[in-house]
Amino acid sequence: MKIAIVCYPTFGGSGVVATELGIALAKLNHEVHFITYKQPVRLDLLNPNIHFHEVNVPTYPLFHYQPYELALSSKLVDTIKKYQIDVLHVHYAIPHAYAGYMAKKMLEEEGIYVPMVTTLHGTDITLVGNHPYYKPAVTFSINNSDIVTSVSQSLKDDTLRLFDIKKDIQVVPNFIDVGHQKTSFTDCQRELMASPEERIVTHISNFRAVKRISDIVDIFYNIQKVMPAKLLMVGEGPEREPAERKCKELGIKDKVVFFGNSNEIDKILCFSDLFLLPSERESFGLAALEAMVNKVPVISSNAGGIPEVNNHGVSGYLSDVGNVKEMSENAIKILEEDITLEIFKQQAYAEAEKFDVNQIVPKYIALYENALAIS
Ligand code: GMT
Repeated sequence: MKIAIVCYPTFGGSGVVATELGIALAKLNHEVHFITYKQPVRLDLLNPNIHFHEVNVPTYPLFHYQPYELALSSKLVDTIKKYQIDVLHVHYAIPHAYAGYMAKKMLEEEGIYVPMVTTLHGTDITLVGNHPYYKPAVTFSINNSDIVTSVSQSLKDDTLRLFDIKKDIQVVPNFIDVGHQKTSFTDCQRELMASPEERIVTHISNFRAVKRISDIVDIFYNIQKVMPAKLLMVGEGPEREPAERKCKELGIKDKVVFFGNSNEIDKILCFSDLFLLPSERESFGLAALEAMVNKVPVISSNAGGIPEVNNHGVSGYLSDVGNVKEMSENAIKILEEDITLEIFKQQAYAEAEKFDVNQIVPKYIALYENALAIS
């Protein structure tokens, strides 16, 4: 099949999932065309089945806002025609499903029919898409997609609750390449980050308010009171600076490393002992799954789709949003004894195996085939 993928090319989870899906499809000999404004951060163009088409938005002084949707839908029309694309898969409703629908309609005028699969990722529904300014357009785009998927049952429930949806929504969970993880880092070089007796606690995100970064600092503060420990904070975003200030005020500055954005997530997770994800909202929690496949147990909130990924008492523990006390106690319970930590590490990995790429990607392929059959 020839598949066009539209996504955000940045460090966000939706872009990562879209990129990994494209890579997996290309390995299965499908021809994959990424159409976005920048090369996705995790995309390696070495595979001959992978193509990247950049959307350029020329700046024009008359416009207060440059019309990205217009440029994207025109680029979609051109690319779909030029490469005879079979299926269009857009990740994130705003504005991708909207631009995709316009491209479909323009192509229909020329007698070309391309089915559109829309994958909802979370913030396009729960945080941004639900805003009255966007809601009619998001509802329209979802209802006019040929197939709609959501990354968790929780996100499906939220979408049906928040929008007037006439379409069936299929749950296709996010995935991880377990086989790649097995072969990636064998020598973790843990000594670069911490002394042997220190536990390494990690958080990775885009440091937005929804991630409750301040809770992470509080949980770590409680951990380091009872055992030697280091906190690795990976990512960039508006909450990074306040967190750095808080670490200084609490006197734990020397125990916390802020990395900024990193392309070496697997390396960092390889020497981590515990992952913290106390988010206010999370449709899935891809970062938690990435931790688990690297044998890192997870202390998280029970928000949204996280309970569908982090199995309470098995791959880690879940608590109500903001219950820093319980999260700290559970973190200490996992980290205190080597034997307990080892058990949780193995269990986290075993849970992650349920989300292996080989289990999930065939579900998308079946949906593409279905979309083509009904077209
Ligand atoms: O919240 C983020 O880190 C970014 C955001 C995005 O839109 O890329 O992530 C969303 O999609 C991910 C991939 O499906 C999910 O794993 C995240 O849980 C989801 N974030 C939220 O729902 C807040």
